[in-house]
Amino acid sequence: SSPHLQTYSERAKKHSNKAAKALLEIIEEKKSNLSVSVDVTKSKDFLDIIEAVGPHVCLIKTHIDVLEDFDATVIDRLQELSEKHNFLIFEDRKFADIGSTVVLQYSKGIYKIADWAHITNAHAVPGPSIITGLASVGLPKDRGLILLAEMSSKGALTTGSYTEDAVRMARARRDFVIGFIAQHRMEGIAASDTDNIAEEDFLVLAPGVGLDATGDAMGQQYRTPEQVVFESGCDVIIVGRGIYGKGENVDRTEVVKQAQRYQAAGWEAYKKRVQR
Ligand code: 5FU
Repeated sequence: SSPHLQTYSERAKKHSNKAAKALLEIIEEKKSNLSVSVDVTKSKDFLDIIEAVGPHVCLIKTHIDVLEDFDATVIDRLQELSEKHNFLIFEDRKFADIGSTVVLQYSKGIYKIADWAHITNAHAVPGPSIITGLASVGLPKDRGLILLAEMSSKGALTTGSYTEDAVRMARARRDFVIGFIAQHRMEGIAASDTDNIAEEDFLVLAPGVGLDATGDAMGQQYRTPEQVVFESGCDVIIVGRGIYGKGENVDRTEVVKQAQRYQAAGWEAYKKRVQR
């Protein structure tokens, strides 16, 4: 049967990419398909939120370049928390340049993303060479790449043939591309007769998830875990402000409560999906 009707642990057993396999195992073990997107600008708030939500997530999503007081100790602490609470790290870098440039952006500079992010992502717009470049750095470190196939924002251009071409690009590099940022499951899309789609298992990570709001003032659009996981067949829900609000003077108890709420909603929607 298609991956979205299989359990996470069935999929973990078969996956050949180490990062994808580890993520699927953690999801099953912690009964959490929740990824918290920690979009705050102070390292202390960043680490406090991660410490609070750590037990409830499979994946922490970062935008490391929004931290105003970044230094290398933040990464040390992030890695300690990843081991302590058993979650993977996803840097939402959205690479979008030619192969030789993304090699530098992924491995060098201040952030050295490839050294600590199990997963990162890229736009399909430059064509397959962006994957070639990122894979040359990431595969030797057992990393996984997510392609942006559909964005959550209003008016996004990631539709139709663009989305299909992103899926084709991923299919050609299944060793490194483990899935998509998207709003729907993508398997079998744009497949030709010669594609062995029975063997493909792309993880779909869905941002734009919220239980209390339908959007923000800047074009973000929210759907519920039920819509995203049960109706649309996505595998991981990504939640930011729904869990920590503005992210200032964070109330730890409230953050834990919201993380548990989204964890439960995501897991319910998954159970319903695999039981049908
Ligand atoms: F690729 C995408 C996308 O299509 N929509 C998104 O919202 C990424 N995101 C990210 O998810 C965005 O950059 C934020 O980091 C996060 C959503 O945060 P929110 O607070 O839940 O709206």
